[in-house]
Amino acid sequence: MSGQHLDSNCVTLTRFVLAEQSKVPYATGELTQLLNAIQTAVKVISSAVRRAGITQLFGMAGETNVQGEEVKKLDVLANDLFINMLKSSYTAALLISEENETVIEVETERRGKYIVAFDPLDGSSNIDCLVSIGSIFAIMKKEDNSIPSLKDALQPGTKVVAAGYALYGSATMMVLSLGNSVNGFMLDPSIGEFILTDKNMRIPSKGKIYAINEGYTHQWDEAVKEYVNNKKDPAKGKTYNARYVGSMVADVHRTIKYGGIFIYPATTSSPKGKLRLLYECIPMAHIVTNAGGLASNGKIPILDVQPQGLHDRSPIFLGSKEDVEDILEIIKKHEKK
Ligand code: P6P
Repeated sequence: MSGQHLDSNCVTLTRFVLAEQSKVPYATGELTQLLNAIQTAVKVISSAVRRAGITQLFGMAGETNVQGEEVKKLDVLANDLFINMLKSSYTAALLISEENETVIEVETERRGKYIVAFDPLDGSSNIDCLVSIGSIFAIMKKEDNSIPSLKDALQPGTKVVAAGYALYGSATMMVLSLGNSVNGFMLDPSIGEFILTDKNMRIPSKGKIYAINEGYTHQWDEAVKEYVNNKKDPAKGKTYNARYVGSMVADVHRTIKYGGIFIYPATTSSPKGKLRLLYECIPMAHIVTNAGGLASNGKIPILDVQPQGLHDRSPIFLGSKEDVEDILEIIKKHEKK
């Protein structure tokens, strides 16, 4: 939306979700209310991330800034925002946060039917050098009317009804999938609304970019080493570009937009991988799969993995269908040896 031309019919995120909700028989509007709560949290986080340097929001919790105010680390602020906005939306029964060891129960009088797993500020180690960071969330339904408990949280990704991420980059964008298409909404700070800019996002079937932290090459298994070497060997075909931000949201968003593959494999120091299943791998797998890509743990689709614990980790091979299939073939070949 250019400054001169104000669109009198712009599709905001709220309007988009309302239109989607009208297609769902007996929809109660609770999901729309829930997504509005997440939108509000993201808008405040976006503002805080962009102001951080000036108001000294960086730094450790417990310090005070030049105004003598208590400094709340950005990821603590982000976590409080997600929890407070979700609880006050009257749509959630249980929350799972990267920042909280145990599940967060919503009190009875404010309880709704959804379970929300989220990483409120992923990549926060990149904040001080102004590299893009993000928030990630997955929404599931509570299956029954029992008291919310851990079992409600430990649902496989096939049960996800909606998932999304916010990218705090050169602009702030929310990418959302309600179980079918994937759509991108850019925050227009002049009106404080997320505007539909990337309708029905589709990941290219094959890319030219691979993203993996090559500092761990010595810790990878042979299959991952062979695949990455192939991407750099002109004798094996056109070589790929290496791109790695070190913020999952930034690396996954680029992979959806341009194609290619994002890999965080098992390493000798992290034998189950580093990334968390419930609030990093599953939401990103839901989104990429609905955009026409693949997301695997190296053996089965991420969405089929049954979580055993709140903070389970998983290896992840995610991106363009043909690129993910290529590495899965190499993994299978090595398993037969
Ligand atoms: P490494 C950020 O700390 C994060 O959780 C993800 O956002 C990112 O993909 C990954 O870890 C980076 O990990 O080991 O490459 O620094």
